[in-house]
Amino acid sequence: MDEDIKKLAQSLKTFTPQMVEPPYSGFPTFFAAPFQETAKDLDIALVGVPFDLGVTNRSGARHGPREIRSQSRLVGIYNHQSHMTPFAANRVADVGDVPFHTAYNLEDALSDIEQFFAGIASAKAVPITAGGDHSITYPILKTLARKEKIGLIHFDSHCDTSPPLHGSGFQHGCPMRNAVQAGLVDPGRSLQIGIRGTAELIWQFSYDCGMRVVHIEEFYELGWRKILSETLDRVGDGPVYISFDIDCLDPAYAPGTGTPVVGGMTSFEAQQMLRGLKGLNVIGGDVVEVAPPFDPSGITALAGATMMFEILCLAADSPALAGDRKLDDHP
Ligand SMILES: [Mn+2]
Repeated sequence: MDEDIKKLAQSLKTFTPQMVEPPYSGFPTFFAAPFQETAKDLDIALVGVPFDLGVTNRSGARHGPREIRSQSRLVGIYNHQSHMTPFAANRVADVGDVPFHTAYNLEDALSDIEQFFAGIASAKAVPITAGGDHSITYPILKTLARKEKIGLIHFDSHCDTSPPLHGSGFQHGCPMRNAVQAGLVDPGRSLQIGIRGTAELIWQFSYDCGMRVVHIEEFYELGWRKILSETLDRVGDGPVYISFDIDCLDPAYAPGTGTPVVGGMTSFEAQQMLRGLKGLNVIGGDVVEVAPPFDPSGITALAGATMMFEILCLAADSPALAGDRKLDDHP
């Protein structure tokens, strides 16, 4: 049996012996992918952004990437629902963590993130990222918007379209507003799903710019199938980015996060939503706000790794990687 599994695994375009070793052994990379220092020759780059200087409440998401790497060994490499592995036809590697020149200045640190992802963009690899707090998404989007605006599928309990607050317009409540204002994201091809809680008062920008805001009450009233079908219709064939804030899940499924809000979706519903996005022109994605210090059980990082794997599977099937399987400059 072991030999059969090994043979099967070795037929993959990306293979490491760790993929067939016990999940607790060896050096943890995302899904046991090989480590590579740059995105050169990759189709998909898995990235860690250990950074949480942008939080408005409790910190800890800087520890996210390492814990997600650990838990990811229990999640990859095979997707039983779609019967696929993202490693079969793609060159995938863990390119490590964004190196920071400063850990003490929010805007300078966001420039470090942008610079690192610009390297991935110029290698034409699709970045799939583990954060970090949600402030990291704006610099990533800056490196992905090329000839046309990007659609956005944003899972969160917050819209993250806040005006500058507590002295910063770049903290983790602002990235989606910045991305729309900078002309990176097309609100008409964007949805924010799972929204709830008292911060509603600062999300007016989402409505004003024309994003589709799906509150959790509507999500449950209509059911995930209807919301999924609306998502597919709204996003269409154009390039799309998936940003998954782990606090879109109910804290029962993801207690380890900076700004938990009760009354969220289950991890299964989130998985079904992500799986249903198969075939979209996914040009990148992230899972953010996993804060391991608030969850000694590790289920939050496990949920994070699981969602990251689903997004990786979407990227692996994306028309963006068709042709020579490098990310084309989208038309
Ligand atoms: Mn968020």
